[in-house]
Amino acid sequence: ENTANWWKGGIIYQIYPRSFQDTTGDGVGDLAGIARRLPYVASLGVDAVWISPFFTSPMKDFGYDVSDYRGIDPIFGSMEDFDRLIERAHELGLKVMIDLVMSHSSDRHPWFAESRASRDNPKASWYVWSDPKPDGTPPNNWLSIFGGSAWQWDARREQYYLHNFLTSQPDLNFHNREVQDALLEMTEFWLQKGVDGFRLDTVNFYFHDAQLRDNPPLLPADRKADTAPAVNPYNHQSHKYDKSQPENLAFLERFNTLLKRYGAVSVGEIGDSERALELLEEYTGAPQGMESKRVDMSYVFDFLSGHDLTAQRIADVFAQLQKIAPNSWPCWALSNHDVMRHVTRWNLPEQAAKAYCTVLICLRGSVCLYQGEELGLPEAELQFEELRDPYGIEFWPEFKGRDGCRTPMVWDMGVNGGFSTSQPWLPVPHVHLQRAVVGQEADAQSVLHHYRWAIGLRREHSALRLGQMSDITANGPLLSFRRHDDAQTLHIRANLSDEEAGGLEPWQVQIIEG
Ligand code: ISL
Repeated sequence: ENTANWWKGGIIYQIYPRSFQDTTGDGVGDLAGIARRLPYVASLGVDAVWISPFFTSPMKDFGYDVSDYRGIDPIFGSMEDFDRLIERAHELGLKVMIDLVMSHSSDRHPWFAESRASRDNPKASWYVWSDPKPDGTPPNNWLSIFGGSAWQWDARREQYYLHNFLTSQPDLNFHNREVQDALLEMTEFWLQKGVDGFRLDTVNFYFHDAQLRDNPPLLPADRKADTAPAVNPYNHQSHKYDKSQPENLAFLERFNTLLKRYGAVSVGEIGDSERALELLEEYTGAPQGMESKRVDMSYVFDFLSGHDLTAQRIADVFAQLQKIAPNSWPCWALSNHDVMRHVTRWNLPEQAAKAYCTVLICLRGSVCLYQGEELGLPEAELQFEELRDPYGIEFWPEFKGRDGCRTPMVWDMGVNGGFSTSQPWLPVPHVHLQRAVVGQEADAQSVLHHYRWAIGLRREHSALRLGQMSDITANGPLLSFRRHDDAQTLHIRANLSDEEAGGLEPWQVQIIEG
């Protein structure tokens, strides 16, 4: 097997470090805990782990606000812990991908402290600063995803700065070459440590329109399904100018050139419901037999929202992909640390959770699994007082935020599910204990065993990893398609309903070779 190509058709297991395994008894997971649980991850048969941010951070957005890109936050451990983790992962045959949050830093990053100190310091234009309009209001109508204007007034500089997320996440100015260089140097630091790849947080937010033009309104007819909740005004505006700018492509080529010197790969999180497919092709498009010059895989949002996932929807997504992004390489996910767990989102019985797993594993592209989905965990129900996520606190109760998918992993039936010896930062729901790893290991019919089987199936069939995909059709609840390469052809038929259909049992997925 070509190991340089491990990512292509590979399966990546996402770890949210705060909630995986605590070894220090402070109620927060840590790197030593991840290392301790790596044999479990390897036993699933996945190719890689993607670890959400563990860098030094004031944790306003739980690590997606970095104040030192080269440091490990003490709550997660030390650099020695990270070195051990990488070594252990490699011993187990797992690749390690880390989460680079380059679009913005924390407002506590020394770069921002310097930038905000005056209008003429060496880092004055490392962030996106602008004068107010004559009436004192922000320079344009851009909105923050987490609520309110994307501009925050700074009393010292008497200017606004841009933030697409929290006010404590100021946007780095990629139009400034020095910023690009500093981020590339930082990336090389991690490459030298031996990381195998990067998940690029909000990769399409790196550049904003240099003229700061107003975003046009978004007509209701043009609104697409989005993981951002309907209550969020961000959804009612087009994002023509605040993200997804063409200048990004040249930067990504610089970035990719560096990665390829180390044989490393990237998966870019492209959040743009208006131009998703076009961006997919621009970022990851590579003609047959060639590698992308920019990003290897693009993390696709299509299966992360909505009240259900029908056969028709899956067929439509692939038809669109074939039409608009035929040379791209998608990376699919059903759940992650930002959205409601799919078992709850689509109200799935156990059989259905297994069926969607099989379908996911049979799709063309790479796959990200989110910790706990292999246990069939439902979304945790939390009280307002238990919330930690500022996004949820802002939009409660219409949108309950992202804490419900971030509760701790459940390993056994003991106190706190074996996650921690003391009170975890988010509660372990009682119903999750019944789905703990130990119980499912002992039950051959469990969701966990099903995931292991499906992952193994993909490993054993080159057509599932790298083959073409064709003849995808939906007929009521029935989805059918073929995967084929020189070695084999697989016919896949899935009944995505709780009634018998087309000769298939409820939620049955049939895979026939030949
Ligand atoms: O752009 C979006 C919708 O159109 C969002 O879904 C966006 O892509 C998403 O919120 C980005 O999430 C990532 O960056 C955030 C962080 O809070 C999330 O946890 C992370 O996954 C800011 O760094």
